[in-house]
Amino acid sequence: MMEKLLGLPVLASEHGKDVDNLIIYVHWLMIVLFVGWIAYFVYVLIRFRKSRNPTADYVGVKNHASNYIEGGVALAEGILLIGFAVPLWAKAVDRFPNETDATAIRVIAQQFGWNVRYPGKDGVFGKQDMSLITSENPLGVDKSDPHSKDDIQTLNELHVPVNKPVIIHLTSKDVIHSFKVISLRVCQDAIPGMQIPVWFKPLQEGRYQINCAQLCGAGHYNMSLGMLTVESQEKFDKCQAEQSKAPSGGGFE
Ligand SMILES: [Cu+2]
Repeated sequence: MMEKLLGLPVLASEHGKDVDNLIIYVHWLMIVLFVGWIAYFVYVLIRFRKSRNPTADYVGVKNHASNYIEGGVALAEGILLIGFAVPLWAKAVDRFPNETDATAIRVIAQQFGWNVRYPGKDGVFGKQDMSLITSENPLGVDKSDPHSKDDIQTLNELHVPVNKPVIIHLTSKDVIHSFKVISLRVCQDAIPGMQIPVWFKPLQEGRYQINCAQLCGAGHYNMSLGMLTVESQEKFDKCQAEQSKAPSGGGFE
């Protein structure tokens, strides 16, 4: 019910439920605070009206109600932070699934698109080296490495199988971008010179938009052309097999 009221977007990942719950709890707290402050304001208008208080009282309030209420609010905020936000964050950045039980993908952001690399049939990524980068080989893939033969490379098309964890190793070729898929409740900065892993488990098939959540240049909006497709394992395998066969191990679509 609260999801509808807040207009939360479609949810397609496992941990996303916890993100939404946290958003909802924070809104509940804010509703309580909002109503509380308005009620207090109205009370003060009446209680300290001029006709009842003809002369100013410099002692002020003598009871401790406000201290207790303030303590209660701080406690509620502490519970939200320590009980919900921190464990959720720990799960996202600390408890990674095993790479062998997951779909591992490399995403290399650039101005202005998302390069996607799959390891292909052998499950091993071909070597990449900065010194090999040319205009024809923008990601510096070592073509002499046998593991790179079946690697698949696409632009703005990310496919993952449903109900299986996905680990994305994220980096950038130029400036700081941010890989954001709202429906998966995933958002991670892509930073040049760093490879940052991010993981999620998609639970619902569909085609979801990828956005860049950092203003990365004049064509920033073009990065929302990126699409993430969650599909059945069979469809994913078939698609991978087809692309693996393409000359030069895939290439840009
Ligand atoms: Cu960007």
